[in-house]
Amino acid sequence: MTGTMRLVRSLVKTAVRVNVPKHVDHFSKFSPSPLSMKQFLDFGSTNACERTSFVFLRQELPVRLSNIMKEIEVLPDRLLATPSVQMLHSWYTQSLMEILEFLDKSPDDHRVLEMFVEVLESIRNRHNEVVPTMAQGIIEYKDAFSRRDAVTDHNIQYFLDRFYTSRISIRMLINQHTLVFNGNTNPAHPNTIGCIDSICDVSEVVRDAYESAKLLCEQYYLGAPELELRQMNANNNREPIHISYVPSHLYHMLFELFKNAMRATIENQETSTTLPPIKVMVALGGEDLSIQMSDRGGGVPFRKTERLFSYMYSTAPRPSIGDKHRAPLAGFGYGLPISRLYTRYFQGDLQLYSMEGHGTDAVIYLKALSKDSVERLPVFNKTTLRHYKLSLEADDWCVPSKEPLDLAVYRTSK
Ligand code: W6P
Repeated sequence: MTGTMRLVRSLVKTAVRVNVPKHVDHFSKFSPSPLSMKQFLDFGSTNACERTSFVFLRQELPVRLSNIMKEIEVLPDRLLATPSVQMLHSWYTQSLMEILEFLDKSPDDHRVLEMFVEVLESIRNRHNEVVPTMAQGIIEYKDAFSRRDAVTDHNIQYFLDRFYTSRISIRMLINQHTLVFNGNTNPAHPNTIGCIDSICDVSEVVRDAYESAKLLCEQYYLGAPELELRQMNANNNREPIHISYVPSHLYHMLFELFKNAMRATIENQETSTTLPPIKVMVALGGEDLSIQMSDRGGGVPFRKTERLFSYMYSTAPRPSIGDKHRAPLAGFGYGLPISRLYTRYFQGDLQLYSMEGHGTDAVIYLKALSKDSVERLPVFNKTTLRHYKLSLEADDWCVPSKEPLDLAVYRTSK
C-alpha cells in the first residue's frame, strides 16, 4: 500500500466514524428480521449460499446493532456516563463501522467474503466481555447515585433483558455464518449446522450439564445429589426425544439450574447424611418440550422468587463473610436471568415454582417444532421509550399503611 492509499483509507475511516450517528439513525429505523430455526438450518444446508448470507448480514447486523445502540443512548445519563458503559458503546460503534465497510463491496468477490468472516470473528471477540462490563457499569451507577428504588430496578431489568437478548441474537448470527462458511463441518456431529443440532438429544444435554455441575459441587461440598432422569414422549414413548435446538444454550440453562438445585439441596440437608436426588422430567408433547427439575432444597419464599431474576439484586455487593467457599456454586450473578433470556429467545420460557419449606421446581419450556422456534427480538421504537417513562408515573394500587389503623380515631371524629 502506498502512503497516499493509506491516507485515503484513513480519511474514509474517519468519515465513517464521524457519520456513525447518522448510520445509527438510518439503520435503527428498520425492525430486526427474526429468523426461524428452519431459516437458520436452510442457510447452513445444501443450498447454503455464502453470498446470500453475506448480503443479509451486512444489512441485518447494522440493524440489530443500531436498534440496541439507540436504547443504550437513552439510558440515564449517570449510567451512560460510566466508563464501563462508555467503553461498551465504543465497541458497538467500532463493530458497526467495520460492517459498514462492506456495504460498497462486491458479494461476488471471494476475497470480500473471506474478509467478512474474519471481521465477524474479531467483532465476536471484541464483545466477549460485554456481560461483566455492563454489570460493572451497573455497580458503578448504584454505588455512586442511587439507593435501590423500584423505578431504577424496573428500568434496568427492562433494558438488560433487551440488551442481552440483542447480544444473544447477534452472536447467533455471527456464529452461524462463521461456523457454516469457514469450510469445515464438525465430523463428530454431522447433524449440527453451525451451532444448531437438528436432532438435539435433550436428555443427553441434561446428563452432561448434571455431570459438570456435580464435579463443581464435589469440589466444594462433600458430595452431590444424585440425578433421577425420566422422560415422556407423548407422541410415541418408544421414540427418543429430539428437537432442533442450540445445545450450548440448553447446556448453559441446565448447568445453571443444576448448580442452584445442588446448592439448595446440600445447604438444606446439612444435618442429615443422605441427600434427596434432583429429579428431572423431560416431556415432549405436540407443541412443547418441557424440562422440569425438582429439588428438595427447602424452597424460597414466594416474595423472593422474583429477585432470583433481578439484575439489580444479583449485582448487589456479595455478603463477604463465609461466602468464599461457596462462591463458585452460588448461582449468584446473571445466570438465571440470562438462562431465561435463552429460553425466550426461541419463544420458550423458564419458570420457577417454589414451595418454601419443601423445594423448588424449575421448568424450562421450549418449542417442540422448529417452525415455532422463531427469534424473539427487541425493537427500538416509541413504545420502548414509553416503557422507560411509564414507570415514573404513580402506581394505581394502594400502599398498605405501616401503622396499624386506629379505628378509635374515626369513631371519635364523627
Ligand atoms: C432453589 C433456588 C433455585 C433457583 C433455581 C433453580 C433451583 C432452585 N432451588 O432453592
